[in-house]
Amino acid sequence: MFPAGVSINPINGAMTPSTGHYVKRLGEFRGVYQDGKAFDTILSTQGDVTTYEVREFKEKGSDLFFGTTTMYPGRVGDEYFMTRGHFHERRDRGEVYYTQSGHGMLLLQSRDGKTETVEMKPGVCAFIPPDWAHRSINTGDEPLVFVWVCNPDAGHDYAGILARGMRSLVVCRNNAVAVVPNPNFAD
Ligand code: M6P
Ligand code: ZN
Repeated sequence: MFPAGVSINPINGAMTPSTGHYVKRLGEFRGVYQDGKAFDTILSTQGDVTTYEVREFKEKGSDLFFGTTTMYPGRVGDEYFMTRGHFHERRDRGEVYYTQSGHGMLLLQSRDGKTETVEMKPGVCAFIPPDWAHRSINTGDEPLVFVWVCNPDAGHDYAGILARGMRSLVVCRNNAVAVVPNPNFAD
């Protein structure tokens, strides 16, 4: 392996060079947002909009890799656009998110059901401890861009969050960002 300097555009998350890239669109998130009617309205009036994209730089055999996530602004009903949210398959692997631009909320949930939030804004580096599920949410009007660093064998475990949701929702209430209990969280 050789050292590398990767250029990261803090406004749109573009990486040069990068080794991987994927795009997530709203249509894949049926059932994730609470307001199914608002979800269908967006799809029928605006189409299958991109909600976020992820780029990465990974060297085979390394114990670290990193990338960017670019989250677009938007809402489904009163819920802001968000990532799927996941635990790591390996329960001893954490992660770091360093925000480059935009504003958001990192919602975390421990295995035993505690919830925490960390505000995402430029200059804040968030520590995600091992075995805390994490979902990022763009609460602003601009793209939210952050750099993440993780161990490549951490893996993604989506099943629990997909099936039960998270205990808290990050919503727009009276023109302000609010963290509220999820009325549909399946205990
Ligand atoms: C961050 C990292 C990635 C993750 C991405 C999107 O960039 O944690 O590993 O894949 O967010 O989150 P999710 O996979 O939950 O949709
Ligand atoms: Zn993760």
